[in-house]
Amino acid sequence: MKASKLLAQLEHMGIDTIAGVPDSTLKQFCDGVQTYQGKMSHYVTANEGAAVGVAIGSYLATGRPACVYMQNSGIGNAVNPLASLANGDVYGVPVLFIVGWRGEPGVKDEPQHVFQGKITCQLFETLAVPYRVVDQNTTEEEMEAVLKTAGEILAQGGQFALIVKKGTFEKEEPFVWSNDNPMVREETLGRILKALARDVVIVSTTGKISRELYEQSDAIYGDHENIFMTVGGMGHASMIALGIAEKRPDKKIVCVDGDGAALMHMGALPFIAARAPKNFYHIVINNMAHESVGAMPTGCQQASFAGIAAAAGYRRTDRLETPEAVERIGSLVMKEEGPVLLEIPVSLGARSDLGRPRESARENKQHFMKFLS
Ligand SMILES: Cc1ncc(C[n+]2csc(CCOP(=O)(O)OP(=O)(O)O)c2C)c(N)n1
Repeated sequence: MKASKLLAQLEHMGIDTIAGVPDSTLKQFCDGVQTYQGKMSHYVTANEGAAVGVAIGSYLATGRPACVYMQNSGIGNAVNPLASLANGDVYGVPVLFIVGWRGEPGVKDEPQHVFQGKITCQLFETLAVPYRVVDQNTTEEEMEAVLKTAGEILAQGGQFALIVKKGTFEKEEPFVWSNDNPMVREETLGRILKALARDVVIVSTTGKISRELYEQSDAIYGDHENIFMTVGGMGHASMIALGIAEKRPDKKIVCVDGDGAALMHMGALPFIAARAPKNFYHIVINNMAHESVGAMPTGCQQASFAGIAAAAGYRRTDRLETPEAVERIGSLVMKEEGPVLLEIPVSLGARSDLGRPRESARENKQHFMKFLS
């Protein structure tokens, strides 16, 4: 199935707005949305609940349903506006969901996707959202029939979900996008590790930032037990780091965040600033994109994280644009009191042979807790 074909069918159903957060299962679909020549307006939102918000607002203004796409791990973010606003017991706002199915039972996937994958269909049942699972064998005729059913439900103010298996969408014209930042993310993460003392506690964000830190730490120091990888729960690394920082004032805590993740739950910034932990250092690796899942731009490329953190009340903020500036992080973390936020612009891209954690998530948790104790 080609994304462009599906998008044309959606337009035919009267859907002219699509909003969501990118996903690796939906990579071809996301490329197709970006390069689509039709009339559809497209929003990459900060989180999946925000995408439901755009869909509701767009419907209120036009009377036409909108489409929301996401990875299944984003269902949690979407549940609140879906159950408390869009559902038929409240306003009855039509929304068509397109959901990438990571962790499909029987298909090997990372630990953070296993349980979420198992409950994906059940969640839509609980939410009273009828759904169909589609895959690469779904024919055009079958898809048309599914969309006809979906259209009837949307016309009644209901919601419908297409749950999309890996490999469903065919390759599209790839969406090519880049930024002008010269520093490479993995090299920069290695530089940060070298600059920090070995007893510093690191909490890293979802996606390749954690995988690269893990590999760099192994390469440089031969272990990675001081790193807690926020493998799921995108956007929550900084609050996890805050939780540790408050309980362990004797330790320096460094949160290595991504721009997409920091945007996803940005309320964390003023909250951290208000708590003002002296041992808290926040590093935002900013490539202006969701690089880990196909490099779709965040839609907030203008945002200055150093500026936002300063306005939120962080004690010190800075933007580090050179390797030399990154190398100075060590002395800064050792000498200055937090909360500090350092924004580091990096380019897009990653090694194609980047590994994944070799231990189970539970093992990594145990090693990290032993390190902390
Ligand atoms: C709630 C939720 N939505 C979407 C995803 C899929 N996802 C994993 S990593 C990632 C991109 C992270 O972007 P960023 O924080 O900017 O880091 P980058 O990959 O660019 O280094 C996304 C969207 C997810 N894991 N969880």
